[in-house]
Amino acid sequence: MTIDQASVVRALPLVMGIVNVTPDSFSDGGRYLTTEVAVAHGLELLAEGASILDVGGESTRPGASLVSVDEEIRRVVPVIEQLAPHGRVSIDTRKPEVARAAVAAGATLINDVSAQLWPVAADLGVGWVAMHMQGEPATMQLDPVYDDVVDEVCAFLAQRAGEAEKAGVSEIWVDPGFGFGKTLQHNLTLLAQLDRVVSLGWPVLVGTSRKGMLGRILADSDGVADPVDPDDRLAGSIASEVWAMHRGAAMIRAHDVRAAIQAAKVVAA
Ligand code: HH2
Repeated sequence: MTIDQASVVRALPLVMGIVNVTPDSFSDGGRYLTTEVAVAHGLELLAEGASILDVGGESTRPGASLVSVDEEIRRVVPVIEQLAPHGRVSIDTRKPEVARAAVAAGATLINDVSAQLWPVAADLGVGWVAMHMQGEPATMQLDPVYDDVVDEVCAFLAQRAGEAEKAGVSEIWVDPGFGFGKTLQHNLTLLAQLDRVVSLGWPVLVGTSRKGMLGRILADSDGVADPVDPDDRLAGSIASEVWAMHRGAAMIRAHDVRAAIQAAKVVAA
């Protein structure tokens, strides 16, 4: 199914700025670990034009260490308390206790890579992002297998979003989950056919920012073994984000907010 191109160029895609309060995130781990530095970073992203800040206290990259509920709350709650008066905040978590503490601190969207927390969103009256992931972060990249990745991701997202709708969640986003239990080919197929995810009817969030798939494409094209460094993936991030916006993504989750917003403005124009 194709999308209505006119509606794509009329709407300016939103940009969600990433605030990782973690020691081990794949691209910026340890850079914003104290409350003070994380808040300053979030304010900077708001000044750059982010529509929402996605605060996370646990990395989901393969091999990241597990974080206890208490530690995750300790990392994110003070940051959310200080950012929420300045702009909209989402909480990037898989844990219901952390989601509840974050909403009490001022978050109004639960960004849920496990796609299991819709009852919490319904209970608290906040928005919810359902992201697709095959397996668990620790092992998801070992051998991801699909018969048809687009069919399976679409069926999963439609089922979860439908459950959330029935439970009374009034703001629902769906996200194909780039890099979450997917090979490079799976990611590229999903990106190429993103209009099929868009045609499910829920607004689509896309997160390709600085991801390994970009590092892999660039390394392969140069014939080098190691993926290009995360700090050298800005152009690749923007290219994939522009593609996603043109295919109908309504929001882009980005580390490099200013560049993503400039790209969104040009796409919208
Ligand atoms: N990707 C990451 C984390 N959360 N949430 C959604 N909805 N979609 C994504 O693609 C997504 C996400 C991974 O990126 P990052 O937060 O930069 O890394 P880490 O998990 O290592 O903290």
